[in-house]
Amino acid sequence: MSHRDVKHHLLFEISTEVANRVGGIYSVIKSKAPITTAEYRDRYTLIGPLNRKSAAIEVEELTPTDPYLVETLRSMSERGVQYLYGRWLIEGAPRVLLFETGPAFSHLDEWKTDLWNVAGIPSPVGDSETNEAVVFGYLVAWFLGEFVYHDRTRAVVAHFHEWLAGVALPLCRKRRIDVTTIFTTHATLLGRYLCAGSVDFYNNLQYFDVDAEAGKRGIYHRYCIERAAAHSADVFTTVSHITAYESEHLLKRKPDGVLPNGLNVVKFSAVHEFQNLHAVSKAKINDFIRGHFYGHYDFDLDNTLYVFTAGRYEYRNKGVDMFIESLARLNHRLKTENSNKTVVAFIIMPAATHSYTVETLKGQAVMKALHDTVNEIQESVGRRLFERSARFNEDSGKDFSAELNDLLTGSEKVLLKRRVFALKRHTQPPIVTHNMADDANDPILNQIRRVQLFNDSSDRVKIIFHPEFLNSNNPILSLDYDDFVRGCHLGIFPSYYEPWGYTPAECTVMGVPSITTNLSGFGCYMEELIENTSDYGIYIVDRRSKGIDDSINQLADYMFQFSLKSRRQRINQRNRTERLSDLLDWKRMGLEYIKARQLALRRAYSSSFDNQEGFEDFFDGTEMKLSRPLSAQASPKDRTGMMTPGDFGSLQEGQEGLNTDDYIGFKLPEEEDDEAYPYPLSL
Ligand code: G6P
Ligand code: 1S3
Repeated sequence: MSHRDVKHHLLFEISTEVANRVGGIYSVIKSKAPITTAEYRDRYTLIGPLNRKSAAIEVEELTPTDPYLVETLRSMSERGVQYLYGRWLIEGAPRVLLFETGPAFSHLDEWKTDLWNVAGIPSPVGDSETNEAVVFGYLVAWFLGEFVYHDRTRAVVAHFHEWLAGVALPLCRKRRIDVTTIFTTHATLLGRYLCAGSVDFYNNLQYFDVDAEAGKRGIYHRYCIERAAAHSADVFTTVSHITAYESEHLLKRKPDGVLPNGLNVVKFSAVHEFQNLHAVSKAKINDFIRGHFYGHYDFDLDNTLYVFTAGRYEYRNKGVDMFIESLARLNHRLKTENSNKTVVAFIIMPAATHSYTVETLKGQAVMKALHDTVNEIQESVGRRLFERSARFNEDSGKDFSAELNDLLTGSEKVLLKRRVFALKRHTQPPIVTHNMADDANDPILNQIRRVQLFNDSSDRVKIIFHPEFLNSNNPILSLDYDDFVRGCHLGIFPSYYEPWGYTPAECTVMGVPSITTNLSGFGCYMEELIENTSDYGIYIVDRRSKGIDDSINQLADYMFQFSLKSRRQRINQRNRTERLSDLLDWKRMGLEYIKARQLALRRAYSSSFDNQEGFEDFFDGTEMKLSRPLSAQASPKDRTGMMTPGDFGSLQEGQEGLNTDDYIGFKLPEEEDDEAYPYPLSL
């Protein structure tokens, strides 16, 4: 590598989710943008494929000013490449460069042949997602190659997220493009596929014949891209120790470190503001519940708990199977113990649907009509009451109480009766709010049918499946996701496959307790950091050493114990949960990204580190100290000297990857003896 200015290096972060919401990576790069732009300012650019629909809303076009960027883009556009350069309209307003892949498809065959020739990666016809990844990867490699040809002075870090953005990595390596690269995997392809089937994944990780397994699932070519990306990067990272362990076995490279996901933590000036927000949002959920259960609204909302699960519809991976089964057990227990509590469990997972059901819309309509009528009557009754009270004369000999008897007029009584009659219904309150495209084969509905949780009056646990992400513009349950979470009492995410898991982390920063598992990156992280996580509203189901039946019982028990809490106890617990939010702030988590970039720079431009005055060097012994979170009590494990989460198995110069011993919080007994390593690192 050449000698370049590492102090003023540039950062390109490459992902298919730049200004385009698909899943968790969008949350990562979007929430991280404020701290990254604060660090890099205009030296930071995100690169992604252009999705015109989302870019039209999220990106404001700008004219590039950096002379090397101008030169590179001019040269590319002369050869037919189309792009949008602009400002992503999010906090931090980072610069984005979005390539239009469509026009470049004319090169598809040529590039596929090249990919096979230079990296031995096959790309069969008919896989449009892979074709997109190939075209995008070649455009990115083209861009980076041209850019460093024009800019000969500054070092460049190119950070790629996930296999879909990974094709450029082997190309950078083969073409010896003068950049240093980082690859972060947020899940492995095989991990996701294997877990979705009925495989004892974690006990067999080291035994899978990866090529054969990928082949059986028709994803061998995708797997090749992912594995090539992991091996070609200067620095390879993932989002948690559990996924580091998985990557080591499935991708055959030990990650150099872990870059956990953070959040942009919003602190209110009034400490209890988030408690008030809970009450406001809960009132909106209450309104929805009255409508949804019309005609069967026979439970007390003051003694009702709202629990929910949410996320990508991956039935087994996200633990929905386990969630529903434990709800059935909870229902049984609440009934046998004559509990006065009702638990309403929401499942928010997008599936193919054809609009809301008539029943769902009708429920909200009849309740609204009743509400409007009561409001009108309330006004005229108020007027009458005022008049009668003002004009009442004690000397008249009349009884004042009698004056209050006929405050409702006959027509008002009739109107009210009509509204009440409209609330009659002879069917059970629905489970699902939408018409499902495939109702009969939907795994969630089938499991609900199997455990017979049909929202019967006698059931203490009711279920509502909302197969669409929430939005405040929806005609029913009109709340944005964050507001909905705030209004609930408990988030439940019993995932089997969860590299990190934003959902429970989001609950935590909003002060909402949650249940997760010790198979999720987030769960392991919290378990490692906090002595009694449940005291702080983080319940962790053991899905690692317990059998499935015991795990389900543990989950049901957590929910039951939660139902026994008084309001005062819930309020106290929410306060403690919210205090953990500093642990998840990007201000803390982002340090691992800084370390990864420094390691990448060191590996690629080691000679450039001489005489770099003023360069804040992590590997020079100048530890960047983080103040302890405000809630010192809330992170009770004594980890003196441990500064950031990655320090469990940290990114260190000269270290060729995490040691298996570094997978704190995730180690199987048979894993202790790591003789099988090193693996052949061939592509
Ligand atoms: C917040 C509000 C309180 C309200 C409470 C309800 O703490 O500030 O005014 O009473 O929420 O809590 P609950 O757990 O019963 O929904
Ligand atoms: C992945 O998204 P997912 O929900 O498919 O990436 C997320 C961001 O790193 C991570 O939080 C999640 O566990 C992964 O599964």
